[in-house]
Amino acid sequence: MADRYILVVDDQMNNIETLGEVLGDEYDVHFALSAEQALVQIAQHLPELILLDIMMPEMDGFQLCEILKAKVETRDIPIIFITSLSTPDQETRGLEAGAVDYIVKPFNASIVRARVHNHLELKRTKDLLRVLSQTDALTGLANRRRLFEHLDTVQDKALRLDQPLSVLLIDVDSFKPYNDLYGHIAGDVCLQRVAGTIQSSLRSVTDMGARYGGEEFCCVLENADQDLALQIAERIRANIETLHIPHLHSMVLPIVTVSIGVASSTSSNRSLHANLLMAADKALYVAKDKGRNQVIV
Ligand code: GH3
Ligand code: MG
Ligand code: MG
Ligand code: MG
Repeated sequence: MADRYILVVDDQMNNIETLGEVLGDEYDVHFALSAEQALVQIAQHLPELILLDIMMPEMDGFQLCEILKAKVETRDIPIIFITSLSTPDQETRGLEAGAVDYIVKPFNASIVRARVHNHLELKRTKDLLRVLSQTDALTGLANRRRLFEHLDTVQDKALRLDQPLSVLLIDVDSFKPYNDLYGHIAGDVCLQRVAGTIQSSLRSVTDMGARYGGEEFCCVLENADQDLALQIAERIRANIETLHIPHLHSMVLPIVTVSIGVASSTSSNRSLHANLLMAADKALYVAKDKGRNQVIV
């Protein structure tokens, strides 16, 4: 997780050397001698935390902080100002620009170490909370919250880029009898295996698999028209069948199977994701009605 990469941005070499000595034992400390240079370095490798001087010849620290806070990729990097500007107004401006802390030079080495340590801990806790709040605990897939956030994002993107967008709704067949026969714990393991198979059947970058509810999953397929969505859905269905998880009380086969509803929107038919989900749900219902273990669009 943490690579302990800290970037010190300061136009004076002696400040950089001092901070390197203060933090070098615990962290991988890199430095930039200007805000411009810092931007180049940050684009190459995101630091875990930035110590930022304010007075620098070209772009100053306030400006750099504002630029970093305005970009999605960099806005979560904690920034600590470390500066000789010591008035309340200056400190207020720094904190309002989005810095997590403000240290006035000359600084005390152990206080700098303690503050850096605390802010890194906070950042890690925040990152962990974010992941947990978006992940389904049983399967490790995206949870419903993340699914709907993602749908909003990809719907906008599909409109902007004029790309097709598809969703799949997947429901495990005869799962109530599975639980009844094999028990709830075996049911959980089954859901984990189904989830893993869904995930590994998807395209890695453009598709997302999520747990929609109980034994239902939803996949969002970016830039996938109906033909491609059908192919991916069929791959998921077949791969789950191939797991050969025994299910003697299934009304389909003596193994676990899934039914899948597919819905797609194209540039001529701009469905909102709510409508896409509704259409996929209808198709899923038809798949169940026609005997399960099949893909219906
Ligand atoms: P169909 O083929 O029509 O989908 O029938 P079904 O039995 O799968 O449908 P139903 O909706 O009646 O049953 C879903 C079952 O899924 C009931 C519920 O106990 C079980 N279930 C939901 N969430 C979990 C879970 O997290 N773990 C386990 N083990 N079972 C779950
Ligand atoms: Mg300076
Ligand atoms: Mg169901
Ligand atoms: Mg079911």
